[in-house]
Amino acid sequence: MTTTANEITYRLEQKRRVQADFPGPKSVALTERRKAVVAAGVASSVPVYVADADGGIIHDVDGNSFIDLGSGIAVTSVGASDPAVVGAVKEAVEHFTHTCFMVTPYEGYVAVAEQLNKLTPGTHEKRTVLFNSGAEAVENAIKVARLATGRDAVVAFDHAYHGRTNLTMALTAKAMPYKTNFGPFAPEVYRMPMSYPFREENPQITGAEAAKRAITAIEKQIGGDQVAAIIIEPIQGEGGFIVPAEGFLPALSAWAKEKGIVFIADEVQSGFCRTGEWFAVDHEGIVPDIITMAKGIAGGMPLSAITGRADLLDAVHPGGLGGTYGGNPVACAAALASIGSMQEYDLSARAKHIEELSFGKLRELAAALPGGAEGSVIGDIRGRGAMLAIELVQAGSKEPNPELTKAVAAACLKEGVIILTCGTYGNVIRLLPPLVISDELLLDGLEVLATAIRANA
Ligand code: PLZ
Repeated sequence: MTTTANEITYRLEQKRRVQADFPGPKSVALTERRKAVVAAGVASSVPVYVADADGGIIHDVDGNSFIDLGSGIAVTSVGASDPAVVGAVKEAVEHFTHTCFMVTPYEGYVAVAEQLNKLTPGTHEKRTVLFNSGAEAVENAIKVARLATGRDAVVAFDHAYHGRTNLTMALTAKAMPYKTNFGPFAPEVYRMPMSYPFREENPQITGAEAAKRAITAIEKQIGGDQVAAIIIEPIQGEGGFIVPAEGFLPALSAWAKEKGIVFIADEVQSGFCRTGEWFAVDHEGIVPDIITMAKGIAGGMPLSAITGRADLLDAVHPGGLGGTYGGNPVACAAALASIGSMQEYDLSARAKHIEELSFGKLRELAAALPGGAEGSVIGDIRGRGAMLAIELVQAGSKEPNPELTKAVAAACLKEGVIILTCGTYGNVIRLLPPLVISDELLLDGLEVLATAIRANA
């Protein structure tokens, strides 16, 4: 048992250990079994099968242990087997696994709604609906916005990711692998230019100017009074951990308010302490009309939510929103426990601490690479809290370097560190450690990453 400064205790030893014959025989055998039965369209980035996971460590079926810098894509912020979550799930599941909230309701759903209405930005009257996946939350936020405004058009942005269902594919920007040959896509979705500081033609452009650029395009191409909703990830996730220039989001949300457009913050990836605040919009004091949540919300159990202005959500006729499993009682119990752990361990503070440690290491690394801080293969270091990224380029340019990105992720894995990549150009390494990871383990993971970049640069 090891303990960090803030008294998080771990069930599994927090240490990486990879054998030479990785992936081991049991994982190789499972990969063979899988090939015969699981559709090829579902791909896994790591070729080992999990036996156990806790804190910042994942054990595989062959006895290897990996440092987890991905949290199952930003889900297990409280760890993959947080004792509070596990206890709450066991307690709930012994009573009932499901009744369907639309048939015979239960308290857990109401309690989660109370929590979300409290934790999301703004002191206005709010309402919440629970679903299963991030995509489902996004779909429903758009349904509500269209019904409440009586308008059709929806604005999304370059590099956006909102899901894999038909409407959310339409909202998602990147064709391969998410959209190619899966059309036709839902209509009335318009894509507008994002604020992407590292890739702006004019690097001096301010957030307000970038917002103006998008607003002008909306006005000219759609007309503000035709737009039901603007949906945006306050920090774009799959698209490359893009943090818009300061002032971009506030200007956009202020304009939306003026035009009666529902401003939807998609916080599926950035929510729940991940960026060092409960929500990423909190960094700029933005109060969205609707906020979509999933991933970190329930410590790994499938749950998603929309929380928003009561007048918008209550505009929907009774029976207009729902789904068989939405707000499953076991998932609700997990969410309450997971939110409790975030508070108990002050995981927003942990996320900020992770940012400090990681930025320090990454900047040191970039400065020491050939080309130095301004001209190495590390083109950009960005992000907030424990949602951090480095964008890899051909040294001395902004030309994306997806080959290096892949090589670095593979080299890290061989050393026992799970690192995820992302980005429109496939050239971004993202760090999404569980917020409960120990400093020691994080620093070990970062050192492995640094070595991999030095060796492959
Ligand atoms: N909105 C902002 O990040 C999910 C997708 C991984 P679901 N991101 C990870 C993949 O390749 O499928 C995501 C997100 C944002 C919506 C979603 C969708 O959430 O729970 O995957 O449906």
